[in-house]
Amino acid sequence: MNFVPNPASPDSDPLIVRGACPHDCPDTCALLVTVKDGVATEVRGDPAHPTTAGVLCTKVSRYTERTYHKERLLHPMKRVGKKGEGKFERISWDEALDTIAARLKDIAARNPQAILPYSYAGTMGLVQGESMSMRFFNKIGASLLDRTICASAGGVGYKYTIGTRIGADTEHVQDAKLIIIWGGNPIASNLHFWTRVQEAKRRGAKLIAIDPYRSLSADKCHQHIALLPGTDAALALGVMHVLINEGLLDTDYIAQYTLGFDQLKQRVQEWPPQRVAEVCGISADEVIQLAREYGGAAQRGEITMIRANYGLQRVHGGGMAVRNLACLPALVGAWRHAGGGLQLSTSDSFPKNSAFLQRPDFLHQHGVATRTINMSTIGDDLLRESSADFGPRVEVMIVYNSNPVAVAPESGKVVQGFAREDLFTVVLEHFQTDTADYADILLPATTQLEHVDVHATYGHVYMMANNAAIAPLGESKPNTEIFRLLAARMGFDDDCFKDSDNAIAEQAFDRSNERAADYDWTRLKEKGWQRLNMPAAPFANGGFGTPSGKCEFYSARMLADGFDPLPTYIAPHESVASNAALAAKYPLAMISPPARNFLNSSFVNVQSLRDTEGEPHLDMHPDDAAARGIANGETVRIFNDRGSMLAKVRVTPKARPGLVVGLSIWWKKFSADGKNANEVTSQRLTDMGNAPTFYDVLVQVEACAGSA
Ligand SMILES: Nc1nc2c(c(=O)[nH]1)N[C@H]1C(S)=C(S)[C@@H](COP(=O)(O)OP(=O)(O)OC[C@H]3O[C@@H](n4cnc5c(=O)[nH]c(N)nc54)[C@H](O)[C@@H]3O)O[C@H]1N2
Ligand SMILES: Nc1nc2c(c(=O)[nH]1)N[C@H]1C(S)=C(S)[C@@H](COP(=O)(O)OP(=O)(O)OC[C@H]3O[C@@H](n4cnc5c(=O)[nH]c(N)nc54)[C@H](O)[C@@H]3O)O[C@H]1N2
Ligand code: SF4
Ligand SMILES: [Mo]
Repeated sequence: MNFVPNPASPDSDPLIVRGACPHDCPDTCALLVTVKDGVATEVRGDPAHPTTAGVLCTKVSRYTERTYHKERLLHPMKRVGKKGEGKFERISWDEALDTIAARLKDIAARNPQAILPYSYAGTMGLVQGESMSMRFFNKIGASLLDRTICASAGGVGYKYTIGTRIGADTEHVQDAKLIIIWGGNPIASNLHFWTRVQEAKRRGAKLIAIDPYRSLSADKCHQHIALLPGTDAALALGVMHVLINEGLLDTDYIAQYTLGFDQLKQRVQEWPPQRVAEVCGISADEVIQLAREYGGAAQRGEITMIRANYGLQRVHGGGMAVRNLACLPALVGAWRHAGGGLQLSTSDSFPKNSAFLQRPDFLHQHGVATRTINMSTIGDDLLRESSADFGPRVEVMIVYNSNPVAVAPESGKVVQGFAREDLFTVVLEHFQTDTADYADILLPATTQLEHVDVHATYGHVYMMANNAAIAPLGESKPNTEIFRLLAARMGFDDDCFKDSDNAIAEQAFDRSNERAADYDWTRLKEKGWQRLNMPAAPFANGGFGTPSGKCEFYSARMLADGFDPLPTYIAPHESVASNAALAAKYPLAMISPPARNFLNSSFVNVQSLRDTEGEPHLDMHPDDAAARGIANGETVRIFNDRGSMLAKVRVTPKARPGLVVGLSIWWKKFSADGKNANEVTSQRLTDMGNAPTFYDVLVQVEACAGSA
């Protein structure tokens, strides 16, 4: 066996090629791909990479099944049926690119802002994500896309308190004595963190899950606090109330490295445990005990770690919830220790060279301010006419690295938008997804095994390289190459449109930043991964990214941005407490968090993984089922004013009373009624970051006539 970073010069068989998992997962694993006679036969985790530790999740261990799937798109196609019908006919690359370029030129001559890119994190690579693509759209002067669909509420909230998305170091989690898993299900979505949590547990750590649902992970914790969705900000206020009033504090850390303690102390007096308990639907004792465990462990000098995940910020007050949580570690001095503190994301650890990658300077050449469209309200925005306020109607959508027809909220409207006869839609994909069905031109993209990339991550602090292991399947091309070819047809002659993928990767990180000072692409490709120059306890001595350099309990920036400058509670848009009239019609809160064997809507078409998930389910508490005469295994209709979907009920106490859970994100075409959970989700946004409120939804559920 021979490690060969670049299979272009192989002289041994089998080859082992170093790669990185491209998926939207905090773990960004280091891959070892076995290649025999030009065919990838196995994908394994690199045992030497500290966080991967030789293990991959089930999804990516099956990567060859996805790559060589018989339904991979292998050549360009044009639509021959009706929009959404999914009937296509093979065409040549020349015909595809000429057709697209002609359309783009025509529209750009009138108003380039009628052109909209739509992309997210199908691949998280810095090269195949937003590099050549953004250069292309910036050069055109197309509308900008606000990429809010996942993490922007929590990101903004975290930054108000901490200043930058840097957090506790995953590599030291096993040393913690108390781990709070807050709004995340790491067994499904952050496996390599969970491995370290298990090690901590063996060493005597206590695990607490805070989640409305008894997820796979919550089920394996010592304690599960099942609060109502969207009420985490109140719970954090209650914990702070107890910590402060019982003196479970690190007064030295507070004095040196925080701002606004006296105002915070006053504010939390409004949140005694009893009030918090009522808002959260839990007991006052749970609030008090949580604070005592947390503050007590810290007082004993033990490492405490909060893993906040994005589950808690997909609600109206999601930004504020994360802002509040981020105050907790500073109060008890948890940041002093490696592995202590809080982790929401590590993404700002990486000094990405965005100015080089994306060339935002091209926008200035257009002399007009470019409008921004929020990807989370694409349903409404595709249906809007031209107006002075909105700008031109969207006439072209170019979709890559995303599947909006399945993943965007209020899907009924998204579908109506994509079905517009006057919309010209191009989709770059591996498969004929729900979105691809609406394409006018469908282009085959390469997978991670077939192209080069370099990765930052959001769950650890290693720069990761991906070498191409095999030749592109069929006529598929990397995203970069597709935009390079389109740029040539548009007559864009700037040198950057000729950069190779390796040339882009070479400058993906900013070496003038000390964290990436010794970044060297050639070396990274050989080694596969390299840790940033980062201390294991990033805020042991303060150094927060806020304007004051401190952890800001009081935030002048929040005040300037129109928010309460102190931690507060913002109720859900849709809940029994906040909207009684709506709750009278639709009394059940519905959440649709990730299913273990899918990654967002990726992998739903991989048979072995879909078989494991079975079919769309709805978990419902026995009391709620009994009240509706619904039996386990029955097919039910889930509905509200926005839409409806069918699912098979699992009657289980895992869902707290008043809550239903539909693990997601199913491809619509694989469900009985061609629908998924986003039929009922809304386009209303979060308090901060203009993000969607996927878990802030009221529905009603009824037995389906004729089902058994
Ligand atoms: N297998 C798998 N892994 C994934 C993904 C996937 O789809 N499948 N998705 C990836 C992506 S894009 C992301 S963003 C990440 C993180 O994705 P997250 O959205 O953080 O997903 P989970 O880790 O499943 O955690 C969500 C948990 O939050 C809970 N929850 C829902 N509402 C609330 C609430 O109001 N308060 C609290 N405290 N909890 C709530 C849910 O019940 C669920 O157990 O995972 C990534 N990893
Ligand atoms: N109801 C509900 N809706 C949700 C969520 C939820 O929890 N509940 N979660 C939300 C979250 S957190 C997120 S991040 C979004 C995710 O939404 P998306 O980012 O759209 O994620 P995916 O559904 O995985 O779709 C990614 C697509 O990119 C394609 N792809 C992968 N690599 C490449 C490539 O190299 N080139 C090209 N051209 N295509 C590629 C894949 O085949 C896949 O179809 O969904 C959101 N929607
Ligand atoms: S999806 Fe996550 S856990 Fe699975 S291989 Fe990729 S990075 Fe690792
Ligand atoms: Mo996400």
